[in-house]
Amino acid sequence: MTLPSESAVFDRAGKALDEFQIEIPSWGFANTGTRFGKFVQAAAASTLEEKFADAAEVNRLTGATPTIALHVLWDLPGGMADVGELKQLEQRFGMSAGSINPNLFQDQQYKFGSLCNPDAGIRRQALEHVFDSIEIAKATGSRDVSLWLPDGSNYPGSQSMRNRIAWLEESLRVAHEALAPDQRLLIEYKPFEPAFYHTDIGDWGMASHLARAAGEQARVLVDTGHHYNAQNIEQIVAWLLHTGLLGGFHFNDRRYADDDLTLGSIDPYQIFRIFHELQCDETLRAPTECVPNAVAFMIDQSHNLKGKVEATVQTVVTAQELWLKAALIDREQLARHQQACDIVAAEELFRGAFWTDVRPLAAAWREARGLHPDPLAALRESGYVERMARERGSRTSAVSSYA
Ligand code: RM4
Ligand code: MN
Ligand code: MN
Repeated sequence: MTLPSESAVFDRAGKALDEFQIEIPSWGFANTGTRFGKFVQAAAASTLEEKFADAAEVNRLTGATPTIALHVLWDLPGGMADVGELKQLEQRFGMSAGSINPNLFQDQQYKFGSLCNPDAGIRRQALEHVFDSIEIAKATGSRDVSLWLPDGSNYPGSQSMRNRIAWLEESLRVAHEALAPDQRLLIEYKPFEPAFYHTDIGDWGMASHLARAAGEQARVLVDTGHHYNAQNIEQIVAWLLHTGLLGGFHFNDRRYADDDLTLGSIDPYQIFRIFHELQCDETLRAPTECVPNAVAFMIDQSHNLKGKVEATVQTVVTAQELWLKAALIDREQLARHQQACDIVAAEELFRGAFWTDVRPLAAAWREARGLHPDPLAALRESGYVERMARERGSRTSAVSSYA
């Protein structure tokens, strides 16, 4: 690959990192595990205050994570009554509430589904929870209400897929009506789990249809872990950009299923390819900008074995590096190669950006902003995790079901 002159690269890199922000999930700081068990960490956060403290530490180290995604039931169990405390935490830690995630998968009544439950009363309760979540999002000034459903069935013939489509369309349309003009409803899809025969929003086609049916402010949310092996996610991203339906991402990595491993740990090239599609789009705004077509970048991971804050910092740094690599692609030159069908030249240019070691550029960008050049090393030097382990260690006996 022909590298542009040093300073041109530096400029482009700096701009790319300036515009790159990614939202971190509150649940990434809590004790989590698998269905086989949980390994409790002394430093894990168990209150909203502790999650804010951890999130603020990640932002202090990376300068790229000013917002924290919240799960209503885990973080705001009192609903609107908890928003006052939340606002104080925002002030105290210099962090803002990000996307609001309704929780339609834990209560006992959702055994046979939430918005697709055959029982109209349960569908109504689920919808009420979505309304409550929208109200919370209005109170916190959150643009995005991010909806993931556990709905589906385990056995062929046991449910009417057609009925459930109709119920879902109706619920989402009604939920959409409750949005403020600057809010969005993000619809996440997932091919299986917890349901293993059919999932009511199984892929991006179903999510796209539902977003269109719901209304103008509905978009699709792509969780990178929610795809079958070998699925071409960047092509899905290209289609969603083309149709104006891409709302945001839940980034994570996977080897087999919805593994929720740290971004780029298994297949960094895939994230690079997704970032390339995003950077090709001229209408793409900075991820946090409040415009309808802004694409929200969020992390959705649970760190079962790694230290929570450390894993989150590692994730953000990896995301920055991959974003930077994608920014190094000379897209004008690439377009010429594509037009000429010069396969190898196009591929080498593309791969060349991926193989460029951008870590020195990222370090220089950080230093220019008064940040430590190596956030992971800075975390270790700070002793933050050890301090939290000492302070929180005695309180980690209560482990909630998922996060
Ligand atoms: C789901 C999905 C949702 C997340 C829950 C906990 O698989 O990824 O986004 O909130 O897990
Ligand atoms: Mn997700
Ligand atoms: Mn998931």
